[in-house]
Amino acid sequence: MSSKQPSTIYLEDYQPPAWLVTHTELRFELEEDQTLVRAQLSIQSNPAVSDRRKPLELLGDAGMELCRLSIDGQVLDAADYQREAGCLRIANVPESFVLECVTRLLPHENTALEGLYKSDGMFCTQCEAEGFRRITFFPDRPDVMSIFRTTLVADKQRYPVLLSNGNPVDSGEDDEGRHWVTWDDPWPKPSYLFALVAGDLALLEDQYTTASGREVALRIYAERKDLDKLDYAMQALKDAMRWDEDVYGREYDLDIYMIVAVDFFNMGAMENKGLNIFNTSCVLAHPQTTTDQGFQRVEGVVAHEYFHNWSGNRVTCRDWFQLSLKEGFTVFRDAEFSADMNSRTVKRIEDVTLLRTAQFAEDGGPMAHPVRPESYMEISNFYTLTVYEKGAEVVRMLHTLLGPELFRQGSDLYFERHDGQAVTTDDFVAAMETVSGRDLSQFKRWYSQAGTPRLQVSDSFDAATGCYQLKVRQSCPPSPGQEHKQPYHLPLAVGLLAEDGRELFAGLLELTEEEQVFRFDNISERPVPSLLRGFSAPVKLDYDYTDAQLLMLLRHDTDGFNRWDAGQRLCIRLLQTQIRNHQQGVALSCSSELIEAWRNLLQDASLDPAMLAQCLRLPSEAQLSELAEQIDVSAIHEAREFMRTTLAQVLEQEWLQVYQRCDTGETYSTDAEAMGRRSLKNLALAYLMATGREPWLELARQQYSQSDNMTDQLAALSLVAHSDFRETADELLQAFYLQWQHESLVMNQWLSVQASDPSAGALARVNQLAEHPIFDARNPNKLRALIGGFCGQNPMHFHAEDGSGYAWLADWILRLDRQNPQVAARLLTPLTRWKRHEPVRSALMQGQLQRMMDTAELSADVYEVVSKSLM
Ligand code: B3K
Ligand code: ZN
Repeated sequence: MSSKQPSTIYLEDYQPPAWLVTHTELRFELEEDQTLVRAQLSIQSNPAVSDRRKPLELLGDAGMELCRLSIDGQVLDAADYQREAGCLRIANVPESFVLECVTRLLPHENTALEGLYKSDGMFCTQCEAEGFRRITFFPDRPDVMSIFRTTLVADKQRYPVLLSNGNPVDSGEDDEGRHWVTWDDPWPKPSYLFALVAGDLALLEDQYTTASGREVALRIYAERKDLDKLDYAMQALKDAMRWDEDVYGREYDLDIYMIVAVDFFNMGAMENKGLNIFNTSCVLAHPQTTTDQGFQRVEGVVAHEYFHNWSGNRVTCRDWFQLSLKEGFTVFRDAEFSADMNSRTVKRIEDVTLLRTAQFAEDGGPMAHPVRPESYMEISNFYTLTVYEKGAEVVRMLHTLLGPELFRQGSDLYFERHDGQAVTTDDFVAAMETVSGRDLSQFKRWYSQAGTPRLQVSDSFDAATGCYQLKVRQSCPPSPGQEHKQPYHLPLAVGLLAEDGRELFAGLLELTEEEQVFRFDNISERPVPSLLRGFSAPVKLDYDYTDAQLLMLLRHDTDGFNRWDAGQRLCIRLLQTQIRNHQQGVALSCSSELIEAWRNLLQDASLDPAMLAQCLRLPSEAQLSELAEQIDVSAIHEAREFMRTTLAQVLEQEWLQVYQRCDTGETYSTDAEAMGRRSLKNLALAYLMATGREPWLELARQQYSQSDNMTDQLAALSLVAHSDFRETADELLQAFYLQWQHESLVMNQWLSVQASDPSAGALARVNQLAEHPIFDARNPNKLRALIGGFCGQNPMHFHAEDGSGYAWLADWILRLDRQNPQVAARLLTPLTRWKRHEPVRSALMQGQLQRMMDTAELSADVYEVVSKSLM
């Protein structure tokens, strides 16, 4: 049993801070074996809090060494303060004073990658959510906002570049080869937005003129060898700056905007004021080393972090329960940006697929929580798909309910009312209420209730009167701590189509009741309903479609998203039948209607390739698992593989024609059409390879060696590597390694491809890779590629019936937990789903969770996930 149980923090216990820090002056002496931090905090009691006699409480990591403490120049000795588990308490302080504090840090030993640490020889920081307390003692909570001035001192040769938030205001050097730079950030900010970087970095520089004529220097820093991979991020940044001016009326507010790429990073990127720090995987991009997906991720993340400057930095969160205030809104903003820059429908399909696959699974699992959680043990565990993606859906629903104009007025009012403040999701909704005059109190249940609502829709038609009725029932399953749910307020976008595809009606229905009937008059014939168009609410929708109706919608729906969705519904239904057949030992079959529908799609050269690729992709095993009543990994795999190979074999000629149609020989470009053609081409190649026939191996090999870009090269590699042609697989994997061994990000792909290889011996292969020189267990990207790749993308081996995959993951978690708890807790996710599996696997998974639970000294991160999973 774990020796210490972490405590739980509750939203309802929120108290405003008793002490404020108006100014923070920091001086960092960065050395190889230690860093000394001198912090001078101008502290005053909070006039808004009545109990003025409270002791001063500052947060500071238990492992941080405190060297000196003084108040208004008077040095305190040990009797003047108390230090206990993460807190420093000083009684009898004046109403306002300057506290000076010197701490000693060991960044080179910081493997948790929180606070100040070293990544490939450079110093960098990660302070969100609670990393600043690993740097100095501070009221490290987002509602304490302070003006920061930061001086960095370091060896000039090793660390020629010294960066922090704001604008550089002073610099100099001494005779011993050390130099210093002082940065001043005029905007008050919470400590989680503090950042510094010191290193030997190369720089791409550009310029941006804001709508009101302010000149902003744009600087993207990376290792010198990566200087040729920064252009795309720079363009994305400029596009995002323009878009935020055009769409939200928001301008940038400092003279410099900096992005720094680091290779050791726990997540994607961080929006520190004026100094974003990025995982290299979210900023470096070059056609030869980056896939189309990678390019789109760079564009999306660069925009996301930029948009935070308003939705997050200028207006921030009162407490961490409000995380979705900034994250949900910012994901919505970046999704709309990406939709405007590329194909809107494809972007929506991708986002909804992620939501349905992973967020719905989270909502149905032991860690389910509302968009605004009510309690947590470790806040790092709540940077979730629910807070981010479902949070974005909630903002999208407000946008849909109010319409674009009122929504924009609402966001203007929100920014105006709360500029410089730390606020709540209620404040956000209140601004929308003010501008629209609507009562959104019921709508706010989206923030407080967990779980994925279900809509059950039935209909009736009276041919004599022309009256069509839709009856909608909503419900939401129980989730941890929430047995009964109240009905939601949601927008249901609907179209009614005639048999021949003519649209008889299109509009928005609003649901507020548990059961509602909507009546449509003057309908000339029994319509086929196109429901939840554009996925207008994050729900599961049941309507008893016939196959013929779905095929009609797939052909004719005027809503692109629902066209795709009709095809998916049909595939899911057919796959579910085959899953049952497999379980009952009945021979598998593939419907001829589906085959004919696909043949039609494949032969229609007028269709947009990107959309076509989406339509012809079968729902993933992960999505089929989410939908299953009880997950049977092998039945799901076999049924899907059967359908995939059947569609491959029967339509072989069509796949080849599509491949040839898309293989235009054009030079590489990242525009949406070119990306769409590549995605369809590589899908066609995947189906051709699924026939198992030799000519297509040759085609893949040819594509591998002749392509001028990573998208095509990697697609070919992974198809060959996952095929039964083992000899060629080994040959290409080796060639790929030799070609790209010096490109760390490409090597992550190489690891993922092998980790997700479904052929026999997978566990032995990943064990071998873990010993490979390019693998580094301290680097989160490598861990995600290898461990995440195996446990998330290789279901048949992770879920091996002997439980070896589960034991392997648990071994890793226990090892990583001592090194990097955040990453350990994240990688643990697949085991948390144990209750959803059939009894044999379920028991094995539970056994590994119990084994972890029985281990002494789990981090709060892993303890929270394991203990809640076992409840
Ligand atoms: N705000 C950061 C996430 C920080 C995660 C801390 N564990 C990145 C983002 O959402 O933009
Ligand atoms: Zn964010």
